[in-house]
Amino acid sequence: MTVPAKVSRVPDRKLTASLKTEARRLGFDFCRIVEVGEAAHAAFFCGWLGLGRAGEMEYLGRNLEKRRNPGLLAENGPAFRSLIVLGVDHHRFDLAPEILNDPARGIIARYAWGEDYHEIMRPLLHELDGWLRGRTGRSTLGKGLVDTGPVLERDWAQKAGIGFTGKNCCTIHPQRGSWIFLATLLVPEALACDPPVAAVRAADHGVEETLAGLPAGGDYGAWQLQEEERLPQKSRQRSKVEFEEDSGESAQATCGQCTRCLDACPTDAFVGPFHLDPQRCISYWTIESRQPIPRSLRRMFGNRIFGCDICQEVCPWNQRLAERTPRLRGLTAQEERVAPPLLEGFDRRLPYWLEPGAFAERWRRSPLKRAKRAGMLRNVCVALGNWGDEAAFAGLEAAAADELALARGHAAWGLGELRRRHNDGRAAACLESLLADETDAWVREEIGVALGRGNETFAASSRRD
Ligand code: B12
Ligand code: SF4
Ligand code: SF4
Repeated sequence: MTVPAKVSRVPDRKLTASLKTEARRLGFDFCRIVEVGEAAHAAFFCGWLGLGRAGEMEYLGRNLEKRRNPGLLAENGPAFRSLIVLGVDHHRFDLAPEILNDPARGIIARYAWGEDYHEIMRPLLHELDGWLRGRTGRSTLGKGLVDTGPVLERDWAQKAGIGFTGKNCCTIHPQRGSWIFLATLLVPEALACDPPVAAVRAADHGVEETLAGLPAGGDYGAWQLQEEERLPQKSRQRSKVEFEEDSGESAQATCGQCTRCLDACPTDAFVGPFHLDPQRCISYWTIESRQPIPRSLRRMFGNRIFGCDICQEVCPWNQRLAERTPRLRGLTAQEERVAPPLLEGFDRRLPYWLEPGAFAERWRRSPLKRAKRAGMLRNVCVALGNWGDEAAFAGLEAAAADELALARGHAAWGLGELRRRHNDGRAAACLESLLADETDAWVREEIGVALGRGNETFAASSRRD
């Protein structure tokens, strides 16, 4: 006999409180609830897509109506009434400058220092839904999504009060910073919603203005702190960001006049506050793209080989926070996944940049698997070229012999950087011998450019630059 679902329309406060306790027990650090409806910046998102910003991330353009309104994700079951927004703190510690700025190392973004958060959070969402079903007798499933589903997670996180949207686009919690993963769980139960957060000044600016890139000095976006979450006086004093008091009842956390993230981005990826162009972003190229990295950007990547944290590292809301380790053990930083020496993966003992089996072994359960060996070897060749030391030759020479054209082309670029910086005869000879055997038009073009002959000598490819 199937148990009938007790889906009431009246928000159940007791159930909501127990749900939050359960979410906390499972390992979520934030759990807040909003009513399902139209996402606040759906129109901005559509305009952004219309400008072609998604690039190779075609999945962002799919299920547009559902992304605008996640209520449409309920297919056969009862309508979804509540959207549970969950957040998990990840690592928070800064790398010593001698590691961060060591060009012989490849820097990996913080979110990837542990195991893949999708794999860790997804089962927890199912567990939370299972717990709720156990309490209400519901027989249909809720919908738990991390990252890949058609949900504008940052929009909902702001509405639910998990944080405010910074000019760097990130969800920032005034006390916990922006080192947070987000996830959502859609359920038919009417849960007690957390008070919506007013993006006070955001409403003053139209979609068109944001898409056009608002002037950097403006005071855009604010976050209404809930009374119980007000920052203690001490933290307020420590924060360099403006902290306004609103008639003593509530306070607003906001970017104020700060523009540090916009100024610090090495590739100038921000069109304006809140508007990022992924096709200039290191994170996009090193994680999402399967294509060659534009030559015009490569030198700006420095030693970042997977993702990029610069626009968060410089944010005052992320500074002087206490160091923390994640509560979910899988997310704990693994030392060898933070800033590996660039040449390590070419070592015969475990040549993980060169051999698929070694790559799978070294990066088991790591988010790096998303870029695959091909993308990572591409990224590493760029970092080796930016290192520019003669010691980088060994790695670049090995990558130049790889079966993947993507690797050979970027290895050629790296060798070109050595040739240019040191007038390196070894690099030039290597490039000449590669050219003799190379048949791929794009790789030939890269070799030509690396040899300083310009791409006009070679069959020009339509690929990047
Ligand atoms: C596509 C994507 C990317 C793309 C594009 C990012 C971008 N800013 O557009 C790339 C590959 C570049 C990327 C990079 C990163 N990402 Co990402 N990404 C996503 C994904 C899958 C979709 C985001 C999206 O829809 N982008 C399109 C644009 C239009 O959306 P948006 O920047 O999120 O903008 C929203 C708000 O800014 C708001 N908004 C727009 N205008 C205005 C104006 C005002 C005044 C206000 C207040 C708000 C506002 O509306 C937009 C729509 O909701 C989400 C997961 C998800 N399903 O949401 C993760 C997600 C956003 N990424 C995440 C992370 C961790 C990162 C990186 C930090 C990873 C890294 N270290 O390399 C960087 C950060 C780069 C950055 N500064 O944004 C986290 C963010 C956590 C957080 N605290 O914010 C998410 C939520 C994944 C997760 N489940 O935790 N990402
Ligand atoms: S992640 Fe890096 S490249 Fe991308 S916008 Fe931020 S600072 Fe710029
Ligand atoms: S660096 Fe400044 S402008 Fe950028 S998100 Fe942080 S507070 Fe806002």
